[in-house]
Amino acid sequence: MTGKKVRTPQERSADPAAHLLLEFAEAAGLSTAFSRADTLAPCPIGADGLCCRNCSMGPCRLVKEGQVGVCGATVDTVVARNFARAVAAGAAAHSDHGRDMAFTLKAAATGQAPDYKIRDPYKLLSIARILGVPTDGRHIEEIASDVADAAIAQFGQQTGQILYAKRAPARRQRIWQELGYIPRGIDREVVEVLHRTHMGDDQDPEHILDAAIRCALADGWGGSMLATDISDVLFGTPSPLVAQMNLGVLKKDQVNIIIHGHEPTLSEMILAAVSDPGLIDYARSKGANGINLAGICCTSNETLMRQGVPSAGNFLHQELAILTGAVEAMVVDVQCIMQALVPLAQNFHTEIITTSKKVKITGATHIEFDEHHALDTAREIVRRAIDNFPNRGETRIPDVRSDVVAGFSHEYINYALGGVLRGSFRPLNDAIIAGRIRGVVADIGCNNPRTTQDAIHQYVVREFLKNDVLVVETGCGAIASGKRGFMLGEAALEVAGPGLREVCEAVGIPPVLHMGSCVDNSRILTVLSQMVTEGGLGEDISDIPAVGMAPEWMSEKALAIATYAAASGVYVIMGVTSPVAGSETVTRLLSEGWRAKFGGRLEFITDPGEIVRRALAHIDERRAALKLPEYDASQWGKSGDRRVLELLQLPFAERQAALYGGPVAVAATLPM
Ligand code: NFS
Repeated sequence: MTGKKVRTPQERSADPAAHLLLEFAEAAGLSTAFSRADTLAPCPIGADGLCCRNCSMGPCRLVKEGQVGVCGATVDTVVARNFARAVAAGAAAHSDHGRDMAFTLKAAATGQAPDYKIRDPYKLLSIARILGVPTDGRHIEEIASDVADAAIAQFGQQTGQILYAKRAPARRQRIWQELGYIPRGIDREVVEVLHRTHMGDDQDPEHILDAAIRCALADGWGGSMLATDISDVLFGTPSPLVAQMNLGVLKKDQVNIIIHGHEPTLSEMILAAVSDPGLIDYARSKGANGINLAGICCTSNETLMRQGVPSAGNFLHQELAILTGAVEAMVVDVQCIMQALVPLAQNFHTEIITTSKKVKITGATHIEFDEHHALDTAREIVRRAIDNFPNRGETRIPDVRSDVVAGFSHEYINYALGGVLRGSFRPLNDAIIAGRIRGVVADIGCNNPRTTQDAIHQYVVREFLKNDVLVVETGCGAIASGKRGFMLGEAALEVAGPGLREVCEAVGIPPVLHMGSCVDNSRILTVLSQMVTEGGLGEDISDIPAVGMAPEWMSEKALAIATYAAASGVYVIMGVTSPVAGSETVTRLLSEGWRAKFGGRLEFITDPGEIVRRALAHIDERRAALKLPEYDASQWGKSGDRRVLELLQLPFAERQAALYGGPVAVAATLPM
């Protein structure tokens, strides 16, 4: 997309709910990220990573063959530095979220945040073991307090190794150990990338990328993993539940509050506040029939998978929600919040409320959230939203919503596959070994207005399902699939290939598993590690027939995720654009270079068909390396619910022929 051409709503989004609102926005002359992406062409020099603005001798825009910056920095150095800085910013965002969760746990454990409780003591005990916190004979609050301290210490640790690195398979740990990639402390690795990429420091692209890798690993196996674990301890480990997605979850006759951002700390309290009978009565006194809470972005994934709070949509739905005219308050905390929300909301009655100490937006109302009196703040926010209800004007809520089954933590997948006593990944490994499931794809990451919203997510997911590939999803990719109906067993199984369908029907799971928010990509690392431990699929994550992808990515966090996944042994594909396109050397280092070091690699591929082809080729190549049978869909589909239904439709004699190859003597006793 080169800008200038104004796209139709259908070219801008694959979501019918978006079409209606984009038409309205055009007619009303209101700008959105979609329209701004059309009129604001991306800078081609910056897009390829070729603009260095790390000192005031520049910015140096390196556009000619062999050109260097004022200081002499080469294209390869500049591109590697820009990439590493983006990884550090992404890792910092995820990890700071993890740190805040650890401080909330500390406050909850020591009675300073009375509105929070330990909801999953079993998870607390399991992470206490990993963090070396004694548990025998101790009160749960004491353990929680020490777990919080141990977690907080992971951020400031100066030497040694982060403790969660030992959750990786033994062979993976050895690779990191030998190459010196195990992070020492989370903050230290972020700081080191910023230092090394300062003017006049590290000027060897491979060496710069090494620092980015260690920093990213500190995110995936550190900050993000802690964020996930502590959120589960405080708010409950997810297990499947039914909920709804898309803008049709907004209610015309109720006060609508949208929670948008990332940390579950505030949103869980707002959920508690909207259930307060006093506030519901107050809403009635203002003419509303109740209070409706819905999420956007990863806050939505957090509250959807734990509490069933409906999702109003993914990243590019944040402005669309305001365009409905039906949102009394959009409450935001950190990350992925567009500054454009404030001027857009000024055309409606919607109040944008910032709540984080770290995020203020000029023109928004700031009500700072403090976990020590969390519920009081949440009530104040809900009351403001109710007060705003009488100011509502005309509304346009698209009548578009889908049911979803969400909440597949790795603990639940383990349980689903074996029950309470025999929970294990054995059935999943066996299904892959046999070829019923060809492999696994993690489709994650953002929307990007420079491509058609949700279209690539939905295309690749459909193709993988057809090819008997189990799909796990997080972040805005998960919401794209949910909106399309892929997270509902029946709908998705219509698309799924015969082997995958048999397994999903037998186990009772959809073929697309919602595994949470973007910090919950750490759950995927855990699943992959447990699959290795289970046996039969090699000795390392890089042996598993699995691929990760973010086909509509836009955020620096996505680059951090891609980097830690590749360094963990995963083949990662990113769509839309390549931030390292300006350097063949860096492009090769991320691909062949990382493959030689880690068995995983990172590639940027814009063509969706090519993304699918390369992913399937990698899965088949991994199958061949493990000496597993070649994938052959024609072998499957002879069992499972669908086959039973088909057989029951057949006349008796034909059913016998299908089942037994002809009439059998005991036919009369067989069910008709
Ligand atoms: Ni991930 Fe989740 Fe969405 Fe992208 Fe933003 S919400 S943290 S960064 S846009 S997937």
